[in-house]
Amino acid sequence: MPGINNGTHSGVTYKSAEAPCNNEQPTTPSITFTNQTSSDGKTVTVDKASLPEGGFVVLYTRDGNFVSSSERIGSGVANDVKVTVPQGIQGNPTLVALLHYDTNDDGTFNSGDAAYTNNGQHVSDTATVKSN
Ligand SMILES: [Ca+2]
Repeated sequence: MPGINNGTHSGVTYKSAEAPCNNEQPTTPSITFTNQTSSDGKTVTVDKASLPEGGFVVLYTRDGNFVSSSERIGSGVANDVKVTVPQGIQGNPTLVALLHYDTNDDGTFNSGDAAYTNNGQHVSDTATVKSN
């Protein structure tokens, strides 16, 4: 019977996190991060991240201390990027979201992964996250 076990349609899965959300290919990195309330006290949502070469959304405190990073994002525009804060969000912090490259292309955020810049400035946005 045609179509059975031909391997054409079965087992073909694509890692959605690696694929751009649409065909829009940004040439300029940008990020939109707005004030919000975390529904579970652990998840921070970044409204929009445009990563011409893919990479990560990384959260920092205003003092520049690392908080958490997103999963690897493919090149393109990603909407509603979720960043999990494993230790939980304490109080109502103001967080800075920064775009980073996956410089060493290992799929995880590490210290060598450079921050995106645009006109010499880090590509970042700041928002207050309430944790209820
Ligand atoms: Ca890396």
